[in-house]
Amino acid sequence: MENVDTLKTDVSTPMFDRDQVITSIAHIGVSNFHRAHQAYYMHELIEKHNELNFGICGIDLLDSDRKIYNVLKDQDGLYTLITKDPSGVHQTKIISSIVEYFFGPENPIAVIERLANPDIKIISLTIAEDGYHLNEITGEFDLNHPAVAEDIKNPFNPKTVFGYLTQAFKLRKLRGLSGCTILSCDNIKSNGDTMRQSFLSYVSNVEPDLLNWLLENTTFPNSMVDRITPLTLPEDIETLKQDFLIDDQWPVVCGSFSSWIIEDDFLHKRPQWEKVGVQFVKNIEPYEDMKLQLLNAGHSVLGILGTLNGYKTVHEAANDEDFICFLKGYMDEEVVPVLDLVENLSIEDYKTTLISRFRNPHIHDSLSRICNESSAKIPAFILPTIKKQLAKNQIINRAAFVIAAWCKYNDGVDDNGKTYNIMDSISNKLIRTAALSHQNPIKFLQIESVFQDLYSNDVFTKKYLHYLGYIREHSIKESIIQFNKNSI
Ligand code: CS2
Repeated sequence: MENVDTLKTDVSTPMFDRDQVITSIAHIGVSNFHRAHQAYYMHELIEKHNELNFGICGIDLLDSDRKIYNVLKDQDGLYTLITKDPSGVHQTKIISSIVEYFFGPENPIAVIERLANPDIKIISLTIAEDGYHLNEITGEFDLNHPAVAEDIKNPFNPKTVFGYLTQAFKLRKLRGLSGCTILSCDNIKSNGDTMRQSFLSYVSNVEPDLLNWLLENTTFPNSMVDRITPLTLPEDIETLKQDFLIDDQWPVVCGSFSSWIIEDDFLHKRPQWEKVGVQFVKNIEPYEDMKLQLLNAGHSVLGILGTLNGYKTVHEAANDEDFICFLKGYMDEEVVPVLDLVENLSIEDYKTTLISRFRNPHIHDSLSRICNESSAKIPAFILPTIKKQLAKNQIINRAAFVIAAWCKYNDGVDDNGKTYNIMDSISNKLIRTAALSHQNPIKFLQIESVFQDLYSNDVFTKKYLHYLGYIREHSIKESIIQFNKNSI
């Protein structure tokens, strides 16, 4: 922190006194995304509107987060956010809204106490799609998930968010304190409702006496979050050193476009986020459908097809005319027809901006980040479109093509013969089933935890088998070209 004043003038440094900032938000999951999104909005609000009551206490719960914990501890929670727009304009800003930091594996009691402290009015989360522990087939909270089952057996030494929150709220209740708002910031449909359902289901098993208190003392607003945030590369760290004389061990790079839309359902006085561009709405559903089914699904489409072709980044795939033509067709013909109109927002404009965000050559967003955990992403981003289109007897050709390509993707070899890793919590199953599907092609579609009962739909199955056969015999590029010409 002492060094901040010595930085070059083209870096924007915090214009407020951090000692004056009071923490009232605890955020679990201090990912790159959180640092580019919510922590950035809070920084802007504190800096431009003097809302000093909303500092963030960052909390990580997983052993795998030890590195970010050490970095942020070393840097007093400060880090650099480098924003890059498609025309090449970059902005470099020191973000300083994370004023405290706790690490569960090191001191779980301290985390529970911090979450139980009545100063904390909002507990926000980015714990990723798989952090909600939903049973893939039923969509219900999975009490048998190993991490959850472990917390149920051992509730006083929790590992999951649910375990921690339960202990913290138990203390609040015991001490006669108020509850707080739990704000999910993950890319899952109805993220607040999903969190509520998961949490209450955990509590009914572990601490049923807490249930009624929770129902009265918590809210779970749904929200839609949007900012493209790639993994940080060694070159990003190096460039900061060379060009800006900033020695930041873990800066964050992100696209300039950012959006955050929230249902206004907070237990206490909330930050005046609207002052920094956050939108509040009554019903998030049309916004989240638009975002998940266009942006996140678009990413998965480019990720799967691009990887098979040997591309490494989103912008490489998005700047290939054949690939982008395929994607635009997917959006126009299969996604947009199932989206509801969104108030004050044009889906056409969102789509156009999205293509330019995907094409931004300054954002090196790796396809491996995108394809990582596809078994959780596909059901959330692509399956809803397929189901709605099928229900209306409308076309699902491109979606079927992408699912077929994902089967081939799980062979782990691109069209140049290069191998890549399948990073997925069910990677063994995906790889084994993709292998079996060389003999019995329907096998892959029968992975119910991803596709539910889609295999029983003859229209979809026929298309899927047709494209899988073609894609297995041809390169992905050739398959896309023929598809775009309506020749397959
Ligand atoms: C990406 C998202 O993980 C993914 O598959 O689509 O991380 C995406 O970059 C963000 O949701 C953008 O808002």
